[in-house]
Amino acid sequence: MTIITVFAGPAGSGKTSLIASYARWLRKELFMKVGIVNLDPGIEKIPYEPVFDIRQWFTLSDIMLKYGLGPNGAFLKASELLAERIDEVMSSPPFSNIMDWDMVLIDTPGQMEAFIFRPSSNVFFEALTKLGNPVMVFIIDASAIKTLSDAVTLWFLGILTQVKTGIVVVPVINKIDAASNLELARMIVEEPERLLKIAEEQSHEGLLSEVIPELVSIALKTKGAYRPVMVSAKNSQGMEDLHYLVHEAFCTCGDLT
Ligand SMILES: Nc1nc2c(ncn2[C@@H]2O[C@H](COP(=O)(O)OP(=O)(O)O)[C@@H](O)[C@H]2O)c(=O)[nH]1
Ligand SMILES: [Mg+2]
Repeated sequence: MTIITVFAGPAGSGKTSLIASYARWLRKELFMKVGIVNLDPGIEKIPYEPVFDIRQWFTLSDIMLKYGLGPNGAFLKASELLAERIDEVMSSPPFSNIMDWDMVLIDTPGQMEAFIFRPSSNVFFEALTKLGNPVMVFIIDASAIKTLSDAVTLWFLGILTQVKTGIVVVPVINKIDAASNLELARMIVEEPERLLKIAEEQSHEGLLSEVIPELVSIALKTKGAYRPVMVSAKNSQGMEDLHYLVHEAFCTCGDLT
């Protein structure tokens, strides 16, 4: 059974870079047949060779010109166009010949709010779910974590992604080679309960002191059985852990037929 993995995360968190590193590792170490899908119309240069590339239909600059839109409007339009042409997407490889691949990795638009958090993504994920049980890797950028609220909000965004898409989401902490506060990032992985303790102890005034512990406790309740892993797409570090996590999430989804 093919493992379909969607990569999501805030702009610049490393979706594209991680797909390139992970695919390289899967091919080299496990001799897997890996098909990559690029759904980002705005990307200029991609560090992998996609089997399906949305840019064969339209690029961000095409859409800006054609509809007289700025970059943000064009990203939203691109998500709508993708939903409109979903049947064509699904009748193109690697979706049309899904059984020929061991893994299909899907790269999503740089700005997740313009795709994941739009209604158009429902159409895509519904179609994808018909092919198998996809797993979503949610990337947390370790270089963006400086304070407790940075850690909590990024972690929570992954939970919201699961709520929005209904797909099993596994968190992955990327850029550990460039972490601002590795200790806090590591806590999400190793001792999330400690984050709650710190949140309760920190004497913020007002809203923050009430909201942060609540967010952490919801995140703890809904995080599932998965321990996030820490990787560096840049140094190809942690690829085996990442694969173990994706594989475990896929098997737990129950789709082993
Ligand atoms: N230091 C470091 N930089 C990274 C890593 N992964 C990605 N980057 C850099 O982060 C930037 C955004 O990466 P990209 O893969 O395009 O992110 P995307 O927008 O989520 O697809 C690029 O400049 C990458 O070179 C990493 O593990 N370590
Ligand atoms: Mg990208």
